[in-house]
Amino acid sequence: MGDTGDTEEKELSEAREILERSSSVIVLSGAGISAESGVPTFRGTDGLWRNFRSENLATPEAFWDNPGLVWEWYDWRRRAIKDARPNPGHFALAELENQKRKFTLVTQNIDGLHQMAGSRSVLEMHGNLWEIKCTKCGLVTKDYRVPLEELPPLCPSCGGMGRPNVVWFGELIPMDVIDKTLKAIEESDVMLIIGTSGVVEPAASMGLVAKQAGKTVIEINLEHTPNSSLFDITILGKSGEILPLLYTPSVAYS
Ligand code: BV8
Ligand code: ZN
Repeated sequence: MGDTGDTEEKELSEAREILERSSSVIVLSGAGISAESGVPTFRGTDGLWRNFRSENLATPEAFWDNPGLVWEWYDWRRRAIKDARPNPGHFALAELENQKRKFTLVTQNIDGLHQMAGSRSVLEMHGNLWEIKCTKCGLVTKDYRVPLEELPPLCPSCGGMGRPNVVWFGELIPMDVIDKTLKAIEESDVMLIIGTSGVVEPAASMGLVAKQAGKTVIEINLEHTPNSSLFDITILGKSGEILPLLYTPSVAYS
């Protein structure tokens, strides 16, 4: 391998050693970890729908202005990912969780693939595409129908208009999720930041919070991000290929 190959090898072995020594891990994942499962990333070229930018549709204003249009977008995204399955990156994190005394997975993704891969302690910072919340009584229901029969879907309990149970731009992240994330950072030895462009707040500041708390931060991404210079190690490459190299699978005794 050329010198970049040697650096990559060095980063990888350093990251593997740090993870090996750690007993408490926190992970922050973004759309990049699901890219190899065929889920369109949020800002990549595949992040467009009918020429609308995702950021302009994922807002309460867009929804209340035209709930049908925003629901068409979410119905399209549900249809686009209904056959998506976890990739080796998701499975690696589920396996790593079994090996650590303490493990918290904070995801910005709303696709549910981490849970499908077997991850147990998942904090969904931006909600879940497969949940519908009633705008009248607040009831949240799991709904995997693709396509949805009626748009907007109506609450099974009070008939109120349903909304996707996700956090839109300009909306607050649930306080308990923030609290649990900050506590997990405090109690961690190392933070993995995987497949996120680091532009959406407050998720994008979690790496800085970890550094200010004296933690080691390892980033995995196809490219450098605005926060890369803050972190201890940035490993460039596909998370589905890199994550399985970062730990030794425990042997399953039959
Ligand atoms: C908040 C759910 C307090 C919905 C999402 C002005 C007015 C109002 C607010 C703001 C403002 N200015 C700033 C803000 C705050 C705003 C914000 O950050 N805006 C940004 C755009 C500037 N944040 C908020 O509003 C948050 N709430 O702050 O409340 C408040 C309240 C009022 C006023 C002010 C503050 C709420 C943010 C939550 C938004 N909801 N999703 C939905 O999905 O429909 S965010 C959306 O972006 C997705 O969740 C996505 O996960 C997330 C982050 O994107 P990424 O995951 O990073 O994905 P992206 O495509 O960007 O990048 C993919 C990365 O993967 C790339 O780096 C790529 O290189 C890499 N990659 C690709 N393939 C691979 C890979 N890496 C490894 N392997 C691969 N194979
Ligand atoms: Zn209701």
